[in-house]
Amino acid sequence: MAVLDQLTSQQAIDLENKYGAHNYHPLPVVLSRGEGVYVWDVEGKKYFDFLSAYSAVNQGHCHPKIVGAMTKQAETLTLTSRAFYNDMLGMFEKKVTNVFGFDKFLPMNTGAEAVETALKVCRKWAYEVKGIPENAAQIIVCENNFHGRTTTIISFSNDPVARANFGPFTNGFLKIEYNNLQALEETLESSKNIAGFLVEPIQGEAGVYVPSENYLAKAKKLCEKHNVLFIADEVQTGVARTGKMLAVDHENVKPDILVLGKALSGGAYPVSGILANDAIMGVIRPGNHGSTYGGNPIAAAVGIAALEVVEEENLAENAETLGLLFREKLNEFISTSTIVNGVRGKGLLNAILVDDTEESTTAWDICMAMKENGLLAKPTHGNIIRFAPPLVMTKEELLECVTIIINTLKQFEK
Ligand code: IF1
Repeated sequence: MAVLDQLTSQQAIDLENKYGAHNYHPLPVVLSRGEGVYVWDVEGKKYFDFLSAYSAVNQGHCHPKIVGAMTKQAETLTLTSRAFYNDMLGMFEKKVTNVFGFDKFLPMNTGAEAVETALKVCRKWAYEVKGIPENAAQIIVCENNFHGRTTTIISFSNDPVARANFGPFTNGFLKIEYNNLQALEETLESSKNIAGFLVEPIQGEAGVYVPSENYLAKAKKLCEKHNVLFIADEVQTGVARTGKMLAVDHENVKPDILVLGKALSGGAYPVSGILANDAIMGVIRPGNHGSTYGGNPIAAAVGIAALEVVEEENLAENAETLGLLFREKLNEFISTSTIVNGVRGKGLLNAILVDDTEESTTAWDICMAMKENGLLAKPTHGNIIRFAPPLVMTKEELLECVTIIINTLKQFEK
């Protein structure tokens, strides 16, 4: 498209402000192209993408294998609904169950839908298998969780901005402190009606909180002891992001229900779902659950290609190696920095803690300065900046990005 035909950044922003709901506060950059670890704005400025659409673009922007699979399927058969079979879904279900080691997959579209699906399956299992009295099932969740934005999910959020004036809320959830095994054990012992424990292996939105060593393994053991389902929300941490196929793999934990989304499609198309074994997934019978687009042929073709890219390009190993290098370099800087207090994360899901209050604009100002220096990242809550580049990044590109990040941070030294 000739530049003259192209909107300017300001024109694009003005259109969104005038015609779009204001449910986001984006960084003032208007992207028009993506390739691998790079994105370009409408004026042609090139950036390293250090957000990866919140870890959906693990395979890199517009990966040719994924785009090729999507294009080919889009020219063949896009959507049948589940009223009929299609020739792609079974192959995707076989691929995803084999990759993650479960009997069955229930396909949906967004991460929130997959979380809702996990909650419904957990409750149905509780009534029909565990024998909890109907409508009495309780599910344990963690403080500062983020699992999506549907009404049931925000019912157990403690983020006032995500909850205010969206009531009445869904009952049946017990909240405990994250990374606190005693709180989990006490809650498990407090009621016979507990169906499940829903947890993020790393709390992404809360600020990339990595729990203590063996927290997940011990939590799973406690759930087994009380016949409670361990539900891992790996929508953000899954698909190689943390240096293993799943974040729970770092502790060899096998969830009873696994929730996936985002990079299950490499950022090309909404693909999500849950995995479980027959003893749990068997509670779902025709008519219990579904979605118009869930398991559509394009989603299946894209999902297969996205998982093959992760395997063929060894993205988990790359994330592990580059993540260690990233934290090593940032820690060297932090040892003498007055603006950064720490760095934390696993694989290529990391965050730095800015030495300012949650209410300050320092993290935002740093992100604006990094944007000027050719790297896009965004603060999570307050004074924490998340760094999550595509997992296809090379060592050379990572070191170039570390230089950009550190040189920008130096501008803010006190
Ligand atoms: C937004 C956050 C990240 C997720 C986990 C389920 C979902 C998400 C662990 C729901 C989605 C997205 C949502 C997006 C921004 C982003 C986000 F800041 F909101 F919290 F990544 F940290 N489980 N996270 O992280 O998946 O329905 O969005 O497909 O809503 O602003 P979804």
